[in-house]
Amino acid sequence: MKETSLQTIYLKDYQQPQFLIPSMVLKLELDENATQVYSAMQVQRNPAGNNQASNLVLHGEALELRAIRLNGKTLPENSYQVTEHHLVIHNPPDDEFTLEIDTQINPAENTQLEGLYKSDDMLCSQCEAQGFRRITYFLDQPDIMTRFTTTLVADKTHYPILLSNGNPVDRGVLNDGRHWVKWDDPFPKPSYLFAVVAGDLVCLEDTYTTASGRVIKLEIYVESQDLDKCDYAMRSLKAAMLWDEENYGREYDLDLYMIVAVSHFNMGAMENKGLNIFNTQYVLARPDTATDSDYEHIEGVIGHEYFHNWTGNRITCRDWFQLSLKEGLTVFRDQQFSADQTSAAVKRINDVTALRTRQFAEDAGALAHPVRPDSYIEINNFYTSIVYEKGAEIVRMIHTMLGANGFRSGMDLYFQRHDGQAVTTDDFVKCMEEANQIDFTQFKRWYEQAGTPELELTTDYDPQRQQLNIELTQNCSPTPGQPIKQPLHIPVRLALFNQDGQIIKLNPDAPGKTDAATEALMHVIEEKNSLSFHSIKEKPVISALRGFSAPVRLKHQQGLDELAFLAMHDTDSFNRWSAINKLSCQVILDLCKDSSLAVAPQLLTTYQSIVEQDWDDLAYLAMLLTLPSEQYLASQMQVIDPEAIHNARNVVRQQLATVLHENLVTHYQLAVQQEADQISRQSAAQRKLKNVCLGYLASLQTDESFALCYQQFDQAGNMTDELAALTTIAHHPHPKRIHCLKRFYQKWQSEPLVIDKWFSMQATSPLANTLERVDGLSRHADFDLRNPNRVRSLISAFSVNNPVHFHQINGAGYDFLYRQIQQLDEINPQIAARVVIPLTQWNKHAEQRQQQMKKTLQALVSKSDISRDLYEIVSKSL
Ligand code: B3K
Ligand code: ZN
Repeated sequence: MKETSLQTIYLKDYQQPQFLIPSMVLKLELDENATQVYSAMQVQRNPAGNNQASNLVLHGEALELRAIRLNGKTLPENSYQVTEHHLVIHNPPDDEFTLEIDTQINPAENTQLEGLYKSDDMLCSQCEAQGFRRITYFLDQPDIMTRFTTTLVADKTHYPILLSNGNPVDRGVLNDGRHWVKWDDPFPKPSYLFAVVAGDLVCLEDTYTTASGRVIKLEIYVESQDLDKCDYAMRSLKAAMLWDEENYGREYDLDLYMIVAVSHFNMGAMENKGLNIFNTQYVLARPDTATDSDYEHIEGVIGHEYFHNWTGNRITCRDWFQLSLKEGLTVFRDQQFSADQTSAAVKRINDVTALRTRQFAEDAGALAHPVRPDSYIEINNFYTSIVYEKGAEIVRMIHTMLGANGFRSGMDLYFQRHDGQAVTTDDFVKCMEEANQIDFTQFKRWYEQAGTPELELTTDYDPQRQQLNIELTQNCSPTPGQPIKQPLHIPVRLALFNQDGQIIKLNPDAPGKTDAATEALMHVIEEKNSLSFHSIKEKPVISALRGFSAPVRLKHQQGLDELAFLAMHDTDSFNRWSAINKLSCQVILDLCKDSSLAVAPQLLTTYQSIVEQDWDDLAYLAMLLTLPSEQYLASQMQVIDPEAIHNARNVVRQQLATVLHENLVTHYQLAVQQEADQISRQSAAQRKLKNVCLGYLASLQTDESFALCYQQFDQAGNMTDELAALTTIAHHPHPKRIHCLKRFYQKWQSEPLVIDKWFSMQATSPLANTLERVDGLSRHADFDLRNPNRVRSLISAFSVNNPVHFHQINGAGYDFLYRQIQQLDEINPQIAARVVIPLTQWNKHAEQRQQQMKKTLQALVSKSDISRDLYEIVSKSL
């Protein structure tokens, strides 16, 4: 093992810290191979701790210790001990003392991208979750809140820009030509929010005036060639600042807000106080280099990191088990923000689709864990879609049950009560309870119980008594460590339709009736729940779990006719889409079982009527016309059959393309004529619809459709169109395939984010020999295992988004992944532990694949120098 500590950390062992570090003065003399770190901490015994421990145990990793002084005196060697992960100071004398520590670190060698590291020619940091201990010795845990003053010293030519948290308070030049900047952050914060950046960067500047009239300086730092790609990030930042004021009454608190874009980054972005560090992917966009969906992601991530300033930074987590306190809540807030900026219906559909595809799979596999986990070996492995997206659904359920005003009162109380504290998810829920005089004791099980509950809905209509009985039964399968599950409190929004497609007005005594008069909000709390609706004159059609009001698998037997009916009439935009999605799933899954079946006419006529209607929201129409992905279809199967899914989906797609041909061409041409500008919401929606149509037409593989794809590729004025066209070309036996891929590469070779797209597009191709090509691409001069974006664009794109080739029956896809992970684990364990995930979901595959996947995992886990990150994921999955 590279890391000797494979210790499991338990929530139940949490104790108040024994020591506090109220302030720290840091000086970093930056150098890419040998950075000197001088720290001076003020340390106190914690009056609230149990004061049993006499030793001060600091965290530290990959540090070269140079000197330690306690109250100004060099500490004798027998008064401390250095281990691989700690520095133990034996019996510090007083209740309060100053500890000075000098260490040296090597950013250039830091390929894990945690702590201080080199990305291109700049130096930057990533401290969440436990990266600060790779910069200096510290109590590196979120319940230690410290006021930081940081001086950065560096060569002026290499690193003219020196940034840290807070405000710059002083600067100067040294005799040796180096310069320095001193930063002061007035807000005490946990070390995971500490950040530094040094580089030759340019900056886009702007200002924002808060509701109370304070003028905030906004700065986005990038490498010089990218300055013309920052406008949308800046626009999104200002929109987010305004939105948080208007919706949560939260103003920004420092005078300066900085964002830095770096090309080597393990995740999307990081909310460091006053100095966000972003993956370039979520900052840089110009219409010719970024797609409309890139723009949406930029807006969402900029919003997310900004919203963390209140939900995460001002109020932070007591310990890492509480991660969803900040992440679930902040995802919910960024979802609301994006819904307000664009089409709320489309946003919800995208979020739920991602949840049902990724999070449900996580919760169904060996790595299932509660939103508030009970234990971990490596915390970085718990930044999962369970903690983030399911966590956000929990907050959304609270919002649904309390209503917008009740929720806001709960949030106001939360901000008022806990500002400046490190707290727990229980503290959060308590605020919601107290502000609304409601009891969420049972509801809190959502944080504690892993797994996706199944909610079965059955109905029985009695025409004599005009009564509709509904039975809702909940059940959750065991997950690792949790064999028995308690019933959850599940809010279910529901409406009834009569046979003419009219929504039924509910009686005043109807169960769960809300102000809306046409919609009920049921509180499912028992295992079995029965409800009756009276005076229902005819057998109604039921629209259940509207808006996806709870993260459950709804089992509600509805035939194709009923689904087609809801796809035409449901007034809930989510459920209307959900009906057509279910209808398509059922038809495709039937075809998987029996490929000789004809495509059900209900599907064809439903699509036909949808495509013929007049729509205001073209992005929503595009969603309705989009077939479920192969991964989503796989999640609906007991035993996944990747080829059958791929083939059945293609049959349906081609049949729809044939039947709807005329409409698709009309929509395509209309969009081409009407498309006005580059980034307005309306033109993005038009492009989306146009490219969905192009995808269908391309599936017909006619000369005519291939010509259209090429024409679009050749004449595209933006990346959305260029990429959509090239994807249709690259994923079909188009005569110009090779030529177009080459042309695209040559055109964009100096734009790494576009080259990522070039890799992904080839990795996701359904054409024969894709694995051979992917293998070849892994040796391409532009491929680099040290860059996480590149790894994701090739390796993960292939293993996650190309099920047919990844799961090929000879196991070659698994062998390829094995070879990549083996190398990657040496370089960047955090990314290796992400990339391995597709292999861990073996339990839903057929026997032969299961064996091969497990064999691959076993080979990985028996590697002698496996990292802690990879070890935890692989060993738990076997
Ligand atoms: N808080 C960071 C994620 C840190 C991941 C550490 N492995 C980004 C975010 O969720 O906003
Ligand atoms: Zn976050």
